[in-house]
Amino acid sequence: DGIEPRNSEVAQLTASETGSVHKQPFIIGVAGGAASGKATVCDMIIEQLHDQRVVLVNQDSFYHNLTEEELTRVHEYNFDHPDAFDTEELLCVMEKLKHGQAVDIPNYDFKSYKNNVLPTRRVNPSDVIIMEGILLFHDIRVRELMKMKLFVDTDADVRLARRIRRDTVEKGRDISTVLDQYSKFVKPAYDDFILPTKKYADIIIPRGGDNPAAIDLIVQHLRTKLRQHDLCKIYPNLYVIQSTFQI
Ligand code: UZR
Ligand code: MG
Repeated sequence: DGIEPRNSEVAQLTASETGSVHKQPFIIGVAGGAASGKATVCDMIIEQLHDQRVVLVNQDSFYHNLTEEELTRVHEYNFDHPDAFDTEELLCVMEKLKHGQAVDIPNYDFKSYKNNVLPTRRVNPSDVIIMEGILLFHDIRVRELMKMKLFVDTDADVRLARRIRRDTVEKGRDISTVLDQYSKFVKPAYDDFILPTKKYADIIIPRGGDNPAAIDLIVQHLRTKLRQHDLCKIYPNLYVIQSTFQI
């Protein structure tokens, strides 16, 4: 009595709760610095979960549209700040997906800095929803949606090197702009807003996509969780043990 097992939490699901637990998708969040390998981790998980219906929701799709004034001084705009995202809209979309409704997700265009570029992406309700983005663990309401939180932990020099390659090759930016933006916004925002959210992660993945062993373990764990999800339907009074661990 009153003694709680360390690092673990025992939850009993009542019959009424299990009904909704089963119908709702299993939501996973993947956060980490820019160019840390979040998208690669998501791709690897999705590939291994090929027998499940999985959809990916990017926080990038929920960038605010820039005003005309912000557009004229776009180099002074902080895309790495929590306020750059329309979190209310993200919550609204997730609420619909959770309750089995299909949604249209805005398409963000990195060139025009607008998120009303057509066509939007139609996302159907699924068994598993993976959310991905630099600041996904910042807002408590978004965190609370997730049954499992992963933080991709990649060294700053590797992130910067990847970022330079991606922004120059894929986005056609010049290297001095990329470096200016990195020291002015990307690095400070990582230290002030992204890194502090690492503590909310259930699992921290070193090196991101360059860590197949971690991905295998995560997928195994996910399969166990998804089976429990299904078992609840058959055994409504099943006890579910949740534990937090780090690889
Ligand atoms: P990931 N970003 C842009 O470069 N341009 C935009 O219009 C919107 C976002 C960058 C953003 C962040 N920051 O560092 C990165 N800046 O995209 C996140 N500056 O992308 O999570 O895929 O690494
Ligand atoms: Mg990305």
